[in-house]
Amino acid sequence: MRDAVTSLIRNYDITGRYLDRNAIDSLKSYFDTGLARIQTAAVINANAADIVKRAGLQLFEELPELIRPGGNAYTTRRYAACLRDMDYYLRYASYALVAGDTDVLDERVLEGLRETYNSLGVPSGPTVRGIQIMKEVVKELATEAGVSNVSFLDQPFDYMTRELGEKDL
Ligand SMILES: CCC1=C(C)/C(=C/C2=NC(=C\c3[nH]c(/C=C4\NC(=O)[C@H](C)[C@H]4CC)c(C)c3CCC(=O)O)/C(CCC(=O)O)=C2C)NC1=O
Repeated sequence: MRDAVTSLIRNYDITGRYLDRNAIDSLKSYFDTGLARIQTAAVINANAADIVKRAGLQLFEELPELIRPGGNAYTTRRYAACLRDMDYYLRYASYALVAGDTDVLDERVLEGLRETYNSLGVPSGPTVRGIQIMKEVVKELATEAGVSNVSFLDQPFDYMTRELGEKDL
């Protein structure tokens, strides 16, 4: 599992280079956002259940067919599985935010997910939408908590939706 620093060192070590201007710039931008990343992880930790609940309610309001007979989140068991999945995405997004790297998402979340979702008929479009709603909620809460520039927040959420969306689930 890699973070922004270990990924960078790994790349430079492969070619035996010292850390050049590009490396320093990228390290600087990671450390410049460090405190904001940690603050956001704290915000997510303090509000996780609420974030998942809000995002779930909004998702099912936008796409009510999901929870009607025939929908993939229909029945209490599948409804709960869907919210549990959202909770996974949120928790791992918080790890990736602190790491400043998406490697943890590849390793722990996305690996094999396509096959699983395929075999269970879990629709990717609505899952992507659920992740995007959580991103918006987290941005809102982080802003309220005093994080001034929340643009670094896009990376893990967008990465997961890209991976889920691009592949033909
Ligand atoms: C930490 C990494 C990790 C992930 C990501 C993960 C996902 C995951 N989601 C699953 C099921 C599921 N996932 C959903 C999700 C949804 N259905 C919808 O209509 C919505 C669009 C969406 C919620 C946003 C549902 C409903 C199931 C149960 C499907 C079934 O059993 O028929 C399953 C099958 C096994 C199970 O039910 O527990 C896995 C492995 N498991 C993991 O360990």
